[in-house]
Amino acid sequence: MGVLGAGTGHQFFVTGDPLILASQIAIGLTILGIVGGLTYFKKWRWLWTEWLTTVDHKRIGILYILAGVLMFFRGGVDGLMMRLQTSRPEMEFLNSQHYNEIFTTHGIVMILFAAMPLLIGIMNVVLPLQLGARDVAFPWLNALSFWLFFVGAMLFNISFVIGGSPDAGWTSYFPLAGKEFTPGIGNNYYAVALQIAGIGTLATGINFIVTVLKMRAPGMTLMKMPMFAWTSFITSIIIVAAFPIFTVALLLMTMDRLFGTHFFTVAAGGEPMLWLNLFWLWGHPEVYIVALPAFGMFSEVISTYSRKNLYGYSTMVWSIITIAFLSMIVWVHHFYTMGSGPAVNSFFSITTMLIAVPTGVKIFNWLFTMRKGRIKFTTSMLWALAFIPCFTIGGVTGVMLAMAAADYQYHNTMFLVAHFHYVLIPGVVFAVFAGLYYWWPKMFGFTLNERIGKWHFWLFVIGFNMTFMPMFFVGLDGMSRRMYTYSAGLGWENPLMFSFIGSLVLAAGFAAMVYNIYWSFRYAKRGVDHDPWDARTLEWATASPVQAYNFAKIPEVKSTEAFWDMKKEGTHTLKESEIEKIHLPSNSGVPFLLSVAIGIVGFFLVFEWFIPAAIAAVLIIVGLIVRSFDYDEGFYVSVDEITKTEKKWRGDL
Ligand code: HEM
Ligand SMILES: [Cu+2]
Repeated sequence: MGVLGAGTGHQFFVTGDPLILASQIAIGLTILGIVGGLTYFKKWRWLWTEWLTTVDHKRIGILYILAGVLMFFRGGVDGLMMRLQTSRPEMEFLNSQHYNEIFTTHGIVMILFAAMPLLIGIMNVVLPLQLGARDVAFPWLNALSFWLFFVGAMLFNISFVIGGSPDAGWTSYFPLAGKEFTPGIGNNYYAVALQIAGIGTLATGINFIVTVLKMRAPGMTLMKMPMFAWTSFITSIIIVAAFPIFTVALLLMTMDRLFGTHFFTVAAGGEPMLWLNLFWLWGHPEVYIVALPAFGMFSEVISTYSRKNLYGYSTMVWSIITIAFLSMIVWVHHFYTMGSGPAVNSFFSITTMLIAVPTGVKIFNWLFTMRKGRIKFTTSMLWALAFIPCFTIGGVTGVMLAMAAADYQYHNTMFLVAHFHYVLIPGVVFAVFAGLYYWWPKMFGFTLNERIGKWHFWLFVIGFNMTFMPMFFVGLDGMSRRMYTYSAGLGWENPLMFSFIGSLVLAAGFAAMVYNIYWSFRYAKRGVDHDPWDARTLEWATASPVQAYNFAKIPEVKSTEAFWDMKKEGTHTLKESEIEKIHLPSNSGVPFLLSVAIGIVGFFLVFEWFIPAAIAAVLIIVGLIVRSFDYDEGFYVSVDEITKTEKKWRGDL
């Protein structure tokens, strides 16, 4: 596949590579399968009314999770291909160009299109329930956020078959990412697709902040919110602080690439370091955007399965706030080698190391929560237990990297790659797994299989350590990051082969999870109890799966463990006379259609076809006009219907 400059007529369909051909066929068959299946089972209407137009936070959450699992698969295949390519010296599986594309898409897909939607998906399902609310503050906007994210992700994902993948790394540093050195359209995909998805995320951040501030049940002061609600809240604040920086950076990148400005290219007085600063001003907080909700999930899981309340609630809250603040002032640790001098480097070195303090506080709080608890070793709890040592390895190596002088040695080596996987995988992926096993009954009304879950757990955790532990050593031994091949005799063959085998074990763990989801959908016992884990927070006061209106009567809150108290006091009941009609928003197709229109404009912009882009932009304006004339005020669920629904899961009222 030649990388030809725009204007010299790059390929529209990427051809010539057997791997890409195979995935084109696979994509074609999958689409045929889906379309055929929907038609055969007459499910088009169901798809439209139940899912594509939904504004229900629980369904939007499930859509996010589904998209996240799919993207995790895509990013995982990229990861496996990289490991295969480096499993032997002088390997000829991927060429250098293809390797560049794969590490670029792997990084983006994993962080923005897998980790983010998985976490935001769980937040969507759980946050309003934990707050005792009927929905998020702006349900319609929530649907728009999802579809913008989804369209952005899809636009990014078609790059490898249509026009070519971005290949300048997920950080896309200038001058490399500029037109001069990366002339194809691959990097336009980066600029445009991330912009669309990013705006969706920003809207989610605003939505969740307002939800927390305005929608809490009576009696729930901020300091009585469950820990996951706290971490979701602080995460949303970081999103609102950091994402606009990325929006601006991507806009400037788009101008540089599409319209020939020179913000980041030296040619006309631009400044490549400006890109690095903007990128990491967003990029470092982004790491905490994905880590903090995970901390919240572990807090819920550990406290439920230790049968104790969370140790040190208020220090937990303050440590999250401190981490959020510090996360904004450490970004220069990503380019100590830029040459800004010892004073600047020392400042960022110290702020970076300081983050270890509140993080350590949290680790000890989790340990103290477990101390003397009657621990139940469910699959969720196992993820939480494995998280602690694995994440600590990530944290300790992070402090090593934080020392500016030492970083001159480690910078851009496999040591760094090992470090951040030891942070991201335990700190995000383990947490998502823990959260899915924990909250699955709330979403679907049945539990995942515990026995398959244990296979999932052990394969994944062992595979993870096998894959990434060797990278610390080859990294210290001088293997740099993003190397597509190496000569024999450097001593890297064995560790890298081991790492490849580990990645296969890891993949088997992922397969076990997919099998578990399939198995449970087919065979798991339906109608599980609304509180199968004997849990402590409000989401467990509702039916499993949760009714459309969440709570028949908004609960009254007295402590951080509102539902636990209700169970102790026996006040978790509902009198028929207390039921009133409930107002809900109507479904709307506009968020979906508007996002598709934005996706079409984005596609034309990627190809630099400005006239079609301008014409398609009319669709966006039409969408906005339709929205502004939408006077639908929603509908009411009648007392009768609520009574019937509540009787069904509570028994008699
Ligand atoms: C299936 C498991 C995974 C495997 C086998 C894997 C493997 C790799 C490899 C081999 C590299 C870079 C190699 C190089 O730079 O030459 C890499 C980079 C990266 N990975 Fe993963 N990874 C996995 C999961 C994840 C997850 C879950 C995340 C994030 C949540 C993640 C985030 C990243 C990022 C951000 C990069 C940097 C990409 C770049 O250099 O631009 N990875 N991964
Ligand atoms: Cu950082």
